Amino acid sequence: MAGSGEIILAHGIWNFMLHSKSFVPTQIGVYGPTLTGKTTLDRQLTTYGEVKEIDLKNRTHHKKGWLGRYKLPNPTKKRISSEGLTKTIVSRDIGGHQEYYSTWLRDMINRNVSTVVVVIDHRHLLDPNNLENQAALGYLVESLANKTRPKGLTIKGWLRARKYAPQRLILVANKADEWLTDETFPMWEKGLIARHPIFDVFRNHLYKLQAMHIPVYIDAMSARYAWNVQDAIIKGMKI
Ligand SMILES: Nc1nc2c(ncn2[C@@H]2O[C@H](COP(=O)(O)OP(=O)(O)OP(=O)(O)O)[C@@H](O)[C@H]2O)c(=O)[nH]1
Ligand SMILES: [Mg+2]
Repeated sequence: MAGSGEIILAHGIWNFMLHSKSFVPTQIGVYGPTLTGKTTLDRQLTTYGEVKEIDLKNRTHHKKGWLGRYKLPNPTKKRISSEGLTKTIVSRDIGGHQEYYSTWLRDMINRNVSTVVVVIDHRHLLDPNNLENQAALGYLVESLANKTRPKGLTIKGWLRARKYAPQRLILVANKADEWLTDETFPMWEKGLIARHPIFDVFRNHLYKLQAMHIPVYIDAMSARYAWNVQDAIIKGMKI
């Protein structure tokens, strides 16, 4: 007959098997042009709740190391959950100025990122001449299509670069508190947010990702006010 100790042990193993998947960290890369809310999102995922407004002067910048390459902050682990599913993700907060675009690639390939999250906002709706959002996604898509090898790869990353592709891409339009209106909110509720005009300028790049067999998940969020943040990422990770 099994003693109570064995039962407790078996229970522990069973529990571990049930939940172990949620502890295997998923490497996530968060990129997007400056001021879209990447640092806000990083803080939202580490602290939850409303994030204090970040001063516009307080952009994310990186210092150069002795080789002349930008030094990146260490990746950090975050636990996120939605609809009963919990996952551990690993990401780091990189700046969105154009000078950092190639460090996005370096980060993505070196960490073998499986989920790329591209954070954009509504600036192209406010000013049709502002192409920053399109340029940022375009850079990533073109680089993936051309198998670009950025500078500063580790040996493993360098070997990986030619065959690297993320398993999925999440395109998230942040600051929904500003652009999602009472008229368009039902689109989101019905799961049709991908048809919102805010995503129109990205369609060609999205088709290109399709052609590369990289699935894309599209959603809206408000990183500052904690609306649809963890849900969007977890739903995106399911595709
Ligand atoms: N209204 C609104 N503002 C937001 C939201 N998320 C971020 N912001 C604001 O947008 C501005 C830029 O946010 P950051 O998180 O610093 O942007 P970033 O993408 O890290 O910018 P870089 O570090 O330059 O790449 C800040 O003033 C934030 O408070 C949001 O969901 N809604
Ligand atoms: Mg930042």
